[in-house]
Amino acid sequence: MSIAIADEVKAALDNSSPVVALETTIVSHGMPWPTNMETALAVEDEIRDVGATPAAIAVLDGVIRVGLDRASLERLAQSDETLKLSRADLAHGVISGKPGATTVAATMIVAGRAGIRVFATGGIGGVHRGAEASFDISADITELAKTDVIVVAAGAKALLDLPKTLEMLETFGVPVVGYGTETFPAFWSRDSGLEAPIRLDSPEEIAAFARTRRDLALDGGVLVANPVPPEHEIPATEMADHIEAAHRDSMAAGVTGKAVTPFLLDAILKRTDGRSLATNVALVKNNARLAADIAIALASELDQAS
Ligand code: PSU
Ligand code: MN
Repeated sequence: MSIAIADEVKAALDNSSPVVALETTIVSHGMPWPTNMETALAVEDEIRDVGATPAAIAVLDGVIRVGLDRASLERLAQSDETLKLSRADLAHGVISGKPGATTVAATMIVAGRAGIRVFATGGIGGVHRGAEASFDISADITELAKTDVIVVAAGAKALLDLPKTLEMLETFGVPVVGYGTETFPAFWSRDSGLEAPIRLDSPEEIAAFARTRRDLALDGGVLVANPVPPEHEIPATEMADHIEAAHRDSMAAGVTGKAVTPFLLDAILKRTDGRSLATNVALVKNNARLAADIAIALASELDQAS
């Protein structure tokens, strides 16, 4: 198989030590240079600080890699040619020989194959606004329905249609857990005004929940929705205008398909004078920290069982 696991990650997995998978589309398409690189490194530090091992995932030189060194991260962060690889593109990404960053969906697939149970990102993809006409629904949703990985995110990107995204997750049997909250977070904002279907308040509770799902042979993943820390949030009322305007820009520019999410994120960054980016960085770090704590709780459950 063309999956290469870095020595450090392999050693951790062999030891049943905590490992956290990381996606790379956020590096290649989600944030501008050099903030993308600084964030990628800061996120890894966040995970190491609590005693877990980070495993960023990407396709480089025709090989799916789990655990990236600095030079590899830098290639993804600096190249304009990096492919955005979701489930449909993963095999093509491998044979193309081009650098490819993995989305939430593709990262889940590879993490699952490698035996990594927890994954941290910014926000998952979901049902786009106007999906009733465009049919634009992220493959992240269907991946959560089938691949058993716990995904820690600040909800779904608020530029999506969040009520439809939650409906679709429910239809596909994906549990959505508000971490310490009754409300579903909206990425840059702590509160979308929508209810989080389940509330859990500690990494141990999340580990027990994941164990129970396994005991019941319920396949698929879990979305842990972790609100951005209050000091970094941009309230939803303030974001609403920027999101509307970004959508108008994307319609006017005729953007479709894979380009939609990166276009909207960039448009919002410009409209908020970079504030949205600072919030994005803060929430990704916050998610990495919680994912590491969940990975630690899962590892200690294993210890107790043996
Ligand atoms: N969240 C971010 N920035 C991003 C993404 C999510 O803060 O760049 C990426 C993720 O990789 C996610 C993808 O899987 O956007 C969804 O893209 P699409 O809507 O085309 O499926
Ligand atoms: Mn899409």
